[in-house]
Amino acid sequence: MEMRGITCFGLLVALLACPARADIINGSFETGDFTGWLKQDGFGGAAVTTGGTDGQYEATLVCEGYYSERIPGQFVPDLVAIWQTFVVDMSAQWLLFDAWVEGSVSMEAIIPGTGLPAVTVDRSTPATYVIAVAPMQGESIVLDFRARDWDVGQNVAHVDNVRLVEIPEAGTLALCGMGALWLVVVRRVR
Ligand SMILES: [Ca+2]
Repeated sequence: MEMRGITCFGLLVALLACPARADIINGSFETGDFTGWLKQDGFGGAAVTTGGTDGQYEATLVCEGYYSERIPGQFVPDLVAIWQTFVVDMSAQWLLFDAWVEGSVSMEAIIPGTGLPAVTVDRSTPATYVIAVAPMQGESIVLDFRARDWDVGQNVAHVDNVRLVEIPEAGTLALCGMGALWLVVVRRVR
């Protein structure tokens, strides 16, 4: 078990530090808008705002569900989504994104039609999530982020730095690892 943990950590460290592929349009939202993405606004809405884990901008999915006046105690959740269709590059092995949530909300990353389980984001601190996309190389897929709340208040899901990566060569692993440690420290200080 110990060895497996170390191996997984090493892989994640390498993935975090190595350069992203360019197949996802505006994956870091650095155009300052949703160029490359489509969105579904609910009562709240999706917006590109300053902040995030990479560059100056991030996507925020703001959910503003409410309690029904007709049925006491009945919460009407909000659903806000953004998605992008793209072709997985032939050498791409993993899809990574950074995300976190504020308030009574969770977000799912879904790739419909592939049988892959949804990845749930429910942590309040930025974390990097990994989806294996190697079986879909050369295929056109949809990456869909869907946020949904379960109580009133400031309910916001954050997404940034959506990218495809491939496994780096063994020789670069050590260097990548050092870069990733620096990254983790910087995030904790913030
Ligand atoms: Ca960004």
